Amino acid sequence: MPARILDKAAQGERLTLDDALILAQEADIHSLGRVALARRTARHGRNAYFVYNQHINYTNICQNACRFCAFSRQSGDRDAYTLSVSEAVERVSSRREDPIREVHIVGGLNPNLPYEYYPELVQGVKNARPAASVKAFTAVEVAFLAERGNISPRQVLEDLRQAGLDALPGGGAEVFSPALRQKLCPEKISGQQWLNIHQLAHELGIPSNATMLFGHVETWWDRLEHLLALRDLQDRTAGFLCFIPLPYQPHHNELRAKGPDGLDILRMLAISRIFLDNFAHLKAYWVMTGVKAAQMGLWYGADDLDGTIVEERIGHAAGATSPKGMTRDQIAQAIVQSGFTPVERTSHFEAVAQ
Ligand code: V47
Ligand code: SF4
Repeated sequence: MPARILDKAAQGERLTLDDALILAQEADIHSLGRVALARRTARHGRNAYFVYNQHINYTNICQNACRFCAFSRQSGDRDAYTLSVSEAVERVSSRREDPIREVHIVGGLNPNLPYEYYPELVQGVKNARPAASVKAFTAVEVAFLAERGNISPRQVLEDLRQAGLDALPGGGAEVFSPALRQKLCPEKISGQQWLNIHQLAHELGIPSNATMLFGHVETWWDRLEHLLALRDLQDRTAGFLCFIPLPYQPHHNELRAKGPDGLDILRMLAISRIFLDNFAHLKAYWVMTGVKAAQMGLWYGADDLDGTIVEERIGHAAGATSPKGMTRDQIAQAIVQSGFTPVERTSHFEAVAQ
């Protein structure tokens, strides 16, 4: 049975959820990898992409309490922090010599911040770094802003775009299953609301990424339903740039699940590449997979390793043992050592002329 489905996938035919479930549960890892590599090679040859980027987590104060999150703090906690707009802008301008192409901005849902903070932050970063794309605020933050500003999510996106927003990051998707969300992140917007905000962004011409948090208490069925919802939306809008399966990091959070092992990470990447046939890019996010598994991931369907990052906080708060950042040379070298050709890209996956 898996052999017939593998043939179908190898020929580029679309898989049903039931097909993918059989592959995920029954196909051996080598056969899965072979087909995922063929699909990846058909799109990208030997290219493996990365971006020269910087992360800014502007606040860790959050009114939600997602059970898997080790990053968020309550206002008044000893290690709670919020960057002023000028402090955040200083983080990007202090690295003026570095040819940064993307600034990735996400944070907690901080009720102490006024609505104006967000467009000012985008505008400040954009002015300091006109050559970089600003990829900022998950759909969860957009929904929070709409609620706080008493305006529609469409208006929030329009205000942010006016300030210089180029793309939305993929966070906050977690797993769409309502039953699982009730266990993992009951305060968070629903999966349907997350999808609606991404659809709205795409309709306004703002591209976005998509994620899924995996390797905790979910099943393959939950994973595939999540992927199916993403594939359906991508059929309608073609606005997603990239899919990023995020391996759950198990430390310092309430969920106390185990986290995926190396084989599960590779299997998840391969199934994503095969099933999400309308997503051009698949990211092995080295921060959460570890650099070695990310290198292997290039052979299992991934074509992107994200970026230099500089200072990652969310995965490291939950025990990620990867470095906090990598230099451009280190990433390029990791790609070459894996047998692929490094291609520096923009947020929009255009190759950067060297
Ligand atoms: O939404 C929180 C996740 C996400 C844990 O769009 C955890 O290019 C693992 O979405 N273990 C934020 N993950 C990060 C994110 C992201 C990162 C890099 C690139 C892009 C992109 C997006 O981090 C959250 C949540 O799903 N997260 N806690 C944890 N313990
Ligand atoms: Fe807040 Fe995001 Fe952490 Fe959830 S995952 S508690 S929304 S910072």
